[in-house]
Amino acid sequence: MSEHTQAGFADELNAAGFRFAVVVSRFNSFVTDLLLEGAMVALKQHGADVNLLQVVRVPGAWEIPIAARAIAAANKPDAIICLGAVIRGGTPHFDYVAGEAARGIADASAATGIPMAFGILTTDTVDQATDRAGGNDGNKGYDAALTAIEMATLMQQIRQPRAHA
Ligand code: INI
Repeated sequence: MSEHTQAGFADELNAAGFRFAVVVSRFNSFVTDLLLEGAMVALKQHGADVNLLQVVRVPGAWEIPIAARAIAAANKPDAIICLGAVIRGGTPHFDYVAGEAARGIADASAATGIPMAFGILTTDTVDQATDRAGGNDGNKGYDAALTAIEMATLMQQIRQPRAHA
């Protein structure tokens, strides 16, 4: 059970009227396709218009920040959902890719003012990744989409406080 469902919080989320983008990496696509499916389920369940959804694929998690930043600048969606799977392979490569993807997304979000949900799995094993992509431990793509809806709503309330008084 995720932090959203624990509080029954997700029931309150309404995605209608918001524009979302998803940046999803092809690396480990047997995992990231499942994350994308989870994100789509969450958006539809909460009333998002999937015709307004922009889905962009990038080679790997390393490339997610530059694409998210470009989408933010060009299209100004209400939130961006970043999906990837970095699986430790016993080399330092993992740490560089995972660390820079995280830092890059945080920087892009702060620089553009557009919420970017971090739906990148960073795991030691393939089993841990599949568990978190619709297996025993939920679906991180679903959770990231809920975060995007919540943050889109919050940012709207902060920017237009009188409309929500
Ligand atoms: N990219 C991932 O998304 N996940 C990984 O596990 C991964 N590993 O392990 O190497 C990975 N590497 C590719 C990287 O994201 C870039 O696409 C590549 O280095 C080219 O810039």
